[in-house]
Amino acid sequence: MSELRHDWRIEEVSALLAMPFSDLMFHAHQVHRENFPANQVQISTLLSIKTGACPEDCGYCSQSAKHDTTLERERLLPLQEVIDSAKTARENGATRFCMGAAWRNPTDKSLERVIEMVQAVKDLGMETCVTLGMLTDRQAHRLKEAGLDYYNHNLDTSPEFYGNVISTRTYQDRLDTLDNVRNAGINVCCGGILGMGETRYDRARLLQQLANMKFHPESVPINDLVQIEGTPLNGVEKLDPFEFIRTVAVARVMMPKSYVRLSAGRAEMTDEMQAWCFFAGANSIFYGEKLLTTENPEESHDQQLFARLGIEAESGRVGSTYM
Ligand code: SAM
Ligand code: DTB
Ligand code: SF4
Repeated sequence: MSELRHDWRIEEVSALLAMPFSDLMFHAHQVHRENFPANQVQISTLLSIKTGACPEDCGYCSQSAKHDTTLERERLLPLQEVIDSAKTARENGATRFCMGAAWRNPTDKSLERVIEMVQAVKDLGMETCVTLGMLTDRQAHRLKEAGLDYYNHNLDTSPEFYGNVISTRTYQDRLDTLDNVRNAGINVCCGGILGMGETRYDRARLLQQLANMKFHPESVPINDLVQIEGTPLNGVEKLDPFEFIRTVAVARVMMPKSYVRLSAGRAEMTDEMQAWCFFAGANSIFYGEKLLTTENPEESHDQQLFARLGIEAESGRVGSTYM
C-alpha cells in the first residue's frame, strides 16, 4: 500500500509530471487500484445559491463584478428552491450536494441562512458541501456544529502564478481559511484550475502545496479553465489534454487516498480524454446539466459514458439507470 507523504520536493513532483506518458498512467493507475475500487466514481451535484456581483477579481470567473460578463446577478436562493434542487440531484444519483455562493466571505447573518440549507439537505440523506469564500475560525466551527460535511476552497494555482490571476485576496488568506476549516473538523475540498496560462512548474507547485498540507484534502477538484467572455483569462491558449491528464495522474500518486474530482471543463473534453482521466485516478465528477454558471455535460451523455466505460456511480446508480 502506498503511504501518505507530506514532504514532497518540487524536483520529485516535476519528475513525476515529466515521466513517459504510459509509465505515468501505469503508475497512477496502480496507486488508484491499491486505494479505491477501480471502476467507481463518486457523484456530486452543484448549485449556485447566490450568483454574481462578487467583489473579488478572480481572472477566470463569470461572477466577478469587476468583469464585464453577461451574467445576471441573483440574490440568495429561497430555502425551498434549494431543497427542490437537492431532491432532483438525489433522484439522479448524486450522493453529495455542493452549494456555492459568489461572496468574498459570508456575513454571520447570511451564514445562518446557508446553515438552514445545509440542515435541510442533510435531512434528505445527502452529504453536504458549501463554498462561500473566506471563513473565520468561528464561522467554520458554526458550520461544523450545523453538521456540514465538506468545505470547498481552492488554492487555484501555484503561489508564484497566483498574483497573475487574483489581486483581491492573497494565497495566505486561502491557506488561513483552509486551516480554519481543517481545525473545525470539516472535510477539506481543495484543488485548482489548469489551463490559465501557467507552466508545468506552476502545476507541480500547486500539487506540492496540496500534498504537503498536514492532512491531504479529502477531495481534490481539478478544474480545466472554462473560458468566459469578458474575463481577463478569456482567450488564453488551451492546455494540451495530455498535460491535464498527467496532472490528474500526479495528484492521484501524491494524494493516494483523496478523491480526485474531474471538475469544471468536462463539457469541452472528449470522452476519450475523460476515460484517460478516470484511468489516471480521477474518481469523482460533478453531475447535472449545470456547474455554477456554466454548462456541464448532459446527464444522458454521462450515463452513456459510464455505461461505455463500465464505470458505476458510487451510490450504485446514475439517473434512472442502475449500473
Ligand atoms: N466565491 C467562492 C470562492 O471563490 O471561494 C466560492 C465559489 S468559486 C466559483 C469556486 C471555485 O470554482 C473557484 O475557486 C475556482 O477554482 C472554480 N472556478 C470558478 N470559475 C471557474 C472557471 N471559469 N473555470 C474553472 N474553474 C472555475
Ligand atoms: C470547484 O473546484 N469547481 C466547482 C466547485 N469547486 C465549486 C466550480 C466550478 C465552476 C465553473 C464555472 C462556473 O460554472 O461558473
Ligand atoms: Fe467571487 Fe469566487 Fe468568482 Fe472569485 S471565484 S470572483 S471569489 S465567485
